[in-house]
Amino acid sequence: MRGIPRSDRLHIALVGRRNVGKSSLLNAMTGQTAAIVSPVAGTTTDPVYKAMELPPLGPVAIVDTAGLDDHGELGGQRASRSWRALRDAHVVILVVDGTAGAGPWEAELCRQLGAEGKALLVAWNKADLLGEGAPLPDLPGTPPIVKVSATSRQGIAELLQGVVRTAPGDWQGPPIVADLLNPDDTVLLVMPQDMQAPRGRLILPQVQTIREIIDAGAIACMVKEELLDGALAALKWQPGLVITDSQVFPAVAKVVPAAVPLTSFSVLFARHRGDIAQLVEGAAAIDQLCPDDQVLVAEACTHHPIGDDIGRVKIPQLLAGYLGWTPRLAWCAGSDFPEDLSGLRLVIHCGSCMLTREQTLRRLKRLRSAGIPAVNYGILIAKLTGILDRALAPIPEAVEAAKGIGLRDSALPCRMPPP
Ligand SMILES: Nc1nc2c(ncn2[C@@H]2O[C@H](COP(=O)(O)OP(=O)(O)O)[C@@H](O)[C@H]2O)c(=O)[nH]1
Ligand code: SF4
Ligand SMILES: [Mg+2]
Repeated sequence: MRGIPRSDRLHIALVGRRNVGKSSLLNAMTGQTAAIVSPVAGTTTDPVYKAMELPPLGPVAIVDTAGLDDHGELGGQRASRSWRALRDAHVVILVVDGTAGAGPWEAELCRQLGAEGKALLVAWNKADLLGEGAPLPDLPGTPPIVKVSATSRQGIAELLQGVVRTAPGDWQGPPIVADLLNPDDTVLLVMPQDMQAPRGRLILPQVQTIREIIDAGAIACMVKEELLDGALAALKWQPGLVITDSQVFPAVAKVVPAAVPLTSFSVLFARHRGDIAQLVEGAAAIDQLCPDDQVLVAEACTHHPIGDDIGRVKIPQLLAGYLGWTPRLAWCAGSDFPEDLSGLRLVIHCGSCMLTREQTLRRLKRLRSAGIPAVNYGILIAKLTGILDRALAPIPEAVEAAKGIGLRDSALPCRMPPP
């Protein structure tokens, strides 16, 4: 249970004004004292994440936030982090102090979240201080309202049941690979263990993909790229699918017979964690790039770049080789994805394995509404190395998207002269 990454958990955010009992409810829901409770307003600063198992949903993360009504310089920063946690959540619990009641502020929040289609329920807290028949309000969108007391634990089980009923059924998105396999298929995974690979373990997308292959009843074989020839020769049958790390995509494509389907972890994650149609469309934007265009390379987690780092070294080299000139690149990492997107002509995003699908889709939606194309590492590398058709072929949604915009590998490089 503890090994399940946060990005694979349903996120439930406790939000509301200060002092309504959000931190107390986190503790009551998880049965632990994870969050500091205090009558002093503004005690909770950064969002606090607590993991638990919530049957039948499975692993969830409950997120305690600072008051959305916090103000002042620091308070404003606390509130903006709370807004971000709220936007990233799959289910929002609006906590209201039942003794103070709900006013226009709570009504407006319910209206806004309803308009965004967010799964919402209201925890009418401090019920231990209310009379038995105390009335509940009518709120816009009529979200379910559960009377609870974080102190006496009254209503906590009902609140958790409410979360189960309210949670969107599709929060996990499409599988990584399971639906692309037949039982008994052999899947060959090409996984370079170079200096960027973490010592003594596999990276998250690899682990998650292997798990799905095994669960699907298929056979997972793993090999480093230099032993790929030997692995293909040793297999009694041709693999049903080869999945490679994007960084060695072109070399792997040369070795794997044309009749064997081939894709990359990052292309599979474009569908699982993002909007594959949008990311495939983004690949077409490479051919429209001009030398003055600003391109952002966004990685969803922070790491110290070493050697031929994919975002800092390999992708810039590939872009320069394809375009014939070096584009203007900027980088961002972790949660520093810019609020202000103006001036960007293209965003190149990593595989997003550390983000929830909700978080990735929110970034992509913002880019789409700003008219900025987005592509991910795997799709970009396939495009720049002339193997995009092959990389997309195993994924029907990707093939559809590529057809829709007439995207081909062989699109000619931009003819703009270098600056
Ligand atoms: N009587 C009563 N007090 C509560 C309840 N929930 C929270 N409190 C109290 O309300 C104050 C604020 O609680 P806290 O959880 O820190 O609120 P937050 O600012 O929303 O996180 C604390 O003094 C808590 O003890 C409850 O259900 N009943
Ligand atoms: S940079 Fe992106 S793809 Fe790479 S490990 Fe971090 S979140 Fe995953
Ligand atoms: Mg708090």
